[in-house]
Amino acid sequence: NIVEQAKRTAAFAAVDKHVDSSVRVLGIGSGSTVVYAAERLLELKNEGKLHPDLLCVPTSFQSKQLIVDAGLRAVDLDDLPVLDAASASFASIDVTIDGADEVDSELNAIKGGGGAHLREKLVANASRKLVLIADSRKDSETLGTKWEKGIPVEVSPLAWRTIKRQLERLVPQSRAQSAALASSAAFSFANPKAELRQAVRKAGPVVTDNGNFILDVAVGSIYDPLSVEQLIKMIPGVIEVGIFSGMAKEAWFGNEDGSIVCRV
Ligand code: DER
Repeated sequence: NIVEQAKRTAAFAAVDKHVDSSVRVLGIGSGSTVVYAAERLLELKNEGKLHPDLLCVPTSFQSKQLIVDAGLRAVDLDDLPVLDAASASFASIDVTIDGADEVDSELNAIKGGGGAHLREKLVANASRKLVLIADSRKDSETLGTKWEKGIPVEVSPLAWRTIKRQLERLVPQSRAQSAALASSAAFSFANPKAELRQAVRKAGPVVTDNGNFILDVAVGSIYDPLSVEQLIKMIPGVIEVGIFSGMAKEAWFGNEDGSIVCRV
């Protein structure tokens, strides 16, 4: 269908731009769009265009399946050889290609629609470059205006009810507000709603690859993604927040007419 084709167009363009035989370590995201990135990697591998010792870092069980099914070598993040211990950067991955649920005008992103955002953020953080791929539905001015399922928050199952109550009492103060520079709130809903993500073909809640639960918290428009990410991350028992503030270097969007938009 045309949305899948748009995802595929963006994925192929991003892989062709960023992956060649000089790339030694490649991070592979999770979700339905990166499936097409794996398809393109298999083509490039068969054309002999990839580094013979290319290492791919998975971000979920699904991501690892994509890597192995494409005949590539999966290596966990901390099992990577440190290429240059003296380097000023702690990054061990050349480039990571991953999907997103929504991307705003500054390339901040909501991720975690597929429940993979903890390992995705670990891999993104260890990458020199994070490249997002999506269809144009994800291209947005302000986070929270197109993706209305809420911010995915991975939480400890030990205290999910307490964390849910605390999330629903989140006060929208913003960094700017705390600096008394502006009265703008960090997000628009006065009373956020947090929902425990229920599994579809398994009784009970979704359990992430890491054994945790997910609360999806709807806060409305997110005017200050970094403030919201920090506010939520500070709650005891929150393991990772599905807001990637200032992490992506590029975002590739496939349009339904086959055209591509690359934002940097
Ligand atoms: O779960 C995730 O973080 C995925 O990367 C998600 O953000 C994008 O999944 P999609 O490509 O299936 O929309």
